[in-house]
Amino acid sequence: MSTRRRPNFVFVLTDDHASNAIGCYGSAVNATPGIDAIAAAGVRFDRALVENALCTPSRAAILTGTYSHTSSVTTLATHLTNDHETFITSLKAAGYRTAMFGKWHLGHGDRHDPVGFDHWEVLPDQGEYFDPEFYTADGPVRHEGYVTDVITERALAWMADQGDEPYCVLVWHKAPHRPWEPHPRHANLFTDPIPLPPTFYDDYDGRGTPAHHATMRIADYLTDVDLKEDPPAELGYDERARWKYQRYMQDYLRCVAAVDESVHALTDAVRDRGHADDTVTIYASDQGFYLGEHGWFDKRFMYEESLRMPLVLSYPARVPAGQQTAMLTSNVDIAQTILEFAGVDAPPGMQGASLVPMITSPDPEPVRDAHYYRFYEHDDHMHHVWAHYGIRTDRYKLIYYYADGMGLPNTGNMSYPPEWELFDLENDPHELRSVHLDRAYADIRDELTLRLWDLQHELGDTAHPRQTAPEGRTR
Ligand SMILES: [Ca+2]
Repeated sequence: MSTRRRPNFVFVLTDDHASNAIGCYGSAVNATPGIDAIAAAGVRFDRALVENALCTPSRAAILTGTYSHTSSVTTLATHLTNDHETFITSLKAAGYRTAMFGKWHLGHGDRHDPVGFDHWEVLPDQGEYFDPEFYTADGPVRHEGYVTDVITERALAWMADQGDEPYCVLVWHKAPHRPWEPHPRHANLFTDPIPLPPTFYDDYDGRGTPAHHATMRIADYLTDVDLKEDPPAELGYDERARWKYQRYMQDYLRCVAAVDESVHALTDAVRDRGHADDTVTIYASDQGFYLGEHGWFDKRFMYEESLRMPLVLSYPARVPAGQQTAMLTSNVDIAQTILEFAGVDAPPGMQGASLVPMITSPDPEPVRDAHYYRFYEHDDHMHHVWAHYGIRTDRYKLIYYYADGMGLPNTGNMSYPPEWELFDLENDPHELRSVHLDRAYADIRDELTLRLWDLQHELGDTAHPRQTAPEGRTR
């Protein structure tokens, strides 16, 4: 019998932080020593994929260990009801102290407020970057300061008050979400030209209608609020696009700099209390993000940049340091992983897999050979990404845009036939050429199509009932 104490959990989640802006994932644009230190002390997941690349659904998937069709949290307008079991309710029932600080974005009020927490302080919806208001069990409270700092300070104060009982604290930042408002202390960072990603000038040739139809292009769709100043009037189209990219990335990366400081402060506090070995420290983002790849900002698509979430974890007592794994993992796996580390049984309805064997065994096995994705918000008025679902294996990705028969408001209410895309990620890692109609891939395509339907059936998704994003609910 092990006499090891049950671990503490410090789980930092950010909003829209792309792997391409994290040092240990090979960032060409910034450094994140705080986050990198977690990976160095533990494991970096290189194919951690989300089942729905949008804030609210991904948060529900992380908490409940279920897919969007099971939690019924499919869009930004569908909130988590508090009758769901989560890894928090399981930890609390097992004697853990639990707390939540920061961005919840899963609804408010009697049916949606956080449950299973001894203490919670959450931002209303997206929250504000400066002097943010928080909802608490005792009503709203406003704190002066910068949101990333305030969330960190509130969490540190709660952690310092804990005794010998194990605890789990969620430090869920708003940053680096749009509109990317950094703290003034970081205003001098990233003033040198930031390199462009190789697909910045992508014209979407080789893909179906949806990539052409989306309105996420940096050159055309960043707003005055996003950019905070006007481009110089004399710039031509391409020069203006590069100017906007630079402006966007400066603020985005400055917001990330504050996040990395937060991670430093939290891991320092754990170490200073002598709890480093017995603490599971997790850093993740609710999904990936486009940092100019394909010319875009934002997320939503099943393409790699938004499908892939950064996920690093350390637990020195049990997880060997310095690991990287390219095995397929999902945001629905996080809940069961936490519960297994805590020695707590997962509720039977959870649909992921514990990743503990994968990262503690000398001879790890994959937990799945295919990942299921579904994005439900069809053609919202700000981003115009079509609803789609698909399957990703180690090498291939098959996507089905199920826009058949749907009215598309900005194209004269026309209906479109469904469209497919198939990518060979080994030969085409940037997903620039769909091979769905390529005869050489016919067998792969047919095999993956069947596997997609099977996976949908196994997971209990009843495929595509129409879902549209209500106006005004776009992020
Ligand atoms: Ca997000």
